[in-house]
Amino acid sequence: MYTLDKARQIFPDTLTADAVPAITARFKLLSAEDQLALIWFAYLEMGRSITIAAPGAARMELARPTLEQILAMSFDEQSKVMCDLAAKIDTPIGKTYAYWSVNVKLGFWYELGEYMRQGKVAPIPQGYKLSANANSVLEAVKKVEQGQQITLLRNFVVDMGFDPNIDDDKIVAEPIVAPTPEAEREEIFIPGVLNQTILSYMQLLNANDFDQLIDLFLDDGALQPPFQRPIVGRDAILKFFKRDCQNLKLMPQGGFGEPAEGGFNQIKVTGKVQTPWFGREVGMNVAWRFLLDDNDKIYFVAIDLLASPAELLKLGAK
Ligand code: 45D
Repeated sequence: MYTLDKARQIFPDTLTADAVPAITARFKLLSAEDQLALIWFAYLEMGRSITIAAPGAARMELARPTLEQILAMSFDEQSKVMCDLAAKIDTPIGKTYAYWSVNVKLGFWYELGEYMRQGKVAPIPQGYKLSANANSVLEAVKKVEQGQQITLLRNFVVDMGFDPNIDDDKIVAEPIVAPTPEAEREEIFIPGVLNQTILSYMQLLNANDFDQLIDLFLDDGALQPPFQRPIVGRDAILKFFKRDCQNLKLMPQGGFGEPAEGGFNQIKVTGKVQTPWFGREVGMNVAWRFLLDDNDKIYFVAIDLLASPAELLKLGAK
């Protein structure tokens, strides 16, 4: 029978974007000043080819009091707040930040970036010289594809702030949007995949219909986001969907399935995913590795960020 650990090993020839955890590890060793400057330079560089969508009002409202507090500070104080966030120091703002959902954190930095551009928040000092290490990390960031770059930026931002033991029930997240009406949902067609659970998974996630989506999972089912530990159990997965997965666009391009032990089926799908932050400008290359039980309920699904577009084609027998 399958255990979670065994399920995680299905389709072992799937090559994930190892550059992301490798660069993240090197980034973490840099000083807080270098981290902020590096993000700024990377962000400017990316801004030349892609534009980030301004966050919705609901998301910004949650960060607004903190942003106002920062706007009222001197440049020196503002720089200190930003450095303390990067250094994960115990401060009131560091604690507030730690309790924001990923998208609220990103929205907060989006706004600070705009203020920095406008001269309302302390900029990275002109002519700031990155250390040799930071410079080599920045060069590494520039070399990877866009989907990996935005994943790196997201990782950097998620990791800031202070709280040694977060109470997951107290996370502040934006309100949940209504699911797309049935009549407006896009049909999903995946060459090589007829399994209805897989097709429904894609369609329901695209429609923000998380209450139906979660019914596709077994009670002890698990979902493993890119570079993360699996999220286990329907309650935890549903919470994750509602908090972090609104308005994604999944665009599966192909797949194949094969029988596994104990009446289970394993199905691999590859394709593109768009985040609402960048819309059509960035298509991330991903694989979904599903393990379904004999009633076609999801026991496990991993979402992997792929090493390269060539990985999209690795389907079926070798
Ligand atoms: O420090 O099937 C400044 C799941 C300077 C669900 C700055 C999924 C200083 C199931 C520039 C101001 C979710 C797993 C900072 C599928 C400074 C499922 C600002 C996958 C920080 C398919 C920086 C979904 C800023 C995926 C503003 C793969 C940075 C989703 C902004 C991936 C960065 C989404 C942003 C990604 C990054 C989104 C907005 C990678 C967004 C990334």
